Amino acid sequence: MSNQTLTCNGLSLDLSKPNVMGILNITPDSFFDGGQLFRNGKIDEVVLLRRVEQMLSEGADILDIGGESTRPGASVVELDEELDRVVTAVNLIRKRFDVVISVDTSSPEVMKQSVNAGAGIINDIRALQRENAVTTAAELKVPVVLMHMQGEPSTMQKAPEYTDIVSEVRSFLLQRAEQCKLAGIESKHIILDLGFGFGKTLNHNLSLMKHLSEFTQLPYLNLVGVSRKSMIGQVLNKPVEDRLVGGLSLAIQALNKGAKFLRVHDVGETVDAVKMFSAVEKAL
Ligand code: 9MG
Repeated sequence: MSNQTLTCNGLSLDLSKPNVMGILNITPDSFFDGGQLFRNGKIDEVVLLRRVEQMLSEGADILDIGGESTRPGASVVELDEELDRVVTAVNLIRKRFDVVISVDTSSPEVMKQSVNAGAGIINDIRALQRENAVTTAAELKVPVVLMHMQGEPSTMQKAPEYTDIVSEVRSFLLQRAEQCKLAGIESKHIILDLGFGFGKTLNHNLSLMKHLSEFTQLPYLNLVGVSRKSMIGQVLNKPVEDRLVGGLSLAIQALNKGAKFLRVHDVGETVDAVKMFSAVEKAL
């Protein structure tokens, strides 16, 4: 397989272009789309599959499925509940669609059952720091997203503090990547993510975006997730429903600095923006 291809549990992603990851939150309380796919304590299968079809028709390359809300202040979800939400959704989708699914989880059991059900990427906001997470991910042989976060979602936005945000996030991610490699995860399967909005003030987030090239120059892939986040609301003074344009602006800046994956709510609009970016990149 060429190094322009990323193999994810039998399905391939084309790395010669940016990849758009559509967000599917199977949660009652996520900050933008919470509750849409989840009714009366259960997954709404019809709505979920309709949403999947829509994202695929709009050009999503990957679907990111999460059963734990990670918005600031969110409460913890029990393992059984997370398994039920995530593994059920992965099964439902993979029975009908050949699409790369990433599972947004920190739990080794959810990782295992999801990959067995056909998921192809592990997206861990805790960078595989939970007990047995690195060894489980290594055994599953799928690409992993290692995200930086200061603290935990329940408290992370209370008073985030850094001496040098860029070098601290960089050291953390490099150290997590080393741990992954020691456990047997290949470098080409490691995707770094600076964790915009996770234990960071507006200035921290803006500094990280400004210095993103220092991360994309490292020998790993990079994912950026800024869609609808509060850093956009803080700059533009706009509520979550009115942050699409701000998010697209940041997404294109991220691609320009070398990011390969964008995690977004607005798939169609992002795919159009990416196509324009790629057309210019390919021009003579
Ligand atoms: C689950 N989740 C919410 N925001 C995210 C982000 O920015 N990156 C990744 N990898 N996961 C996220």
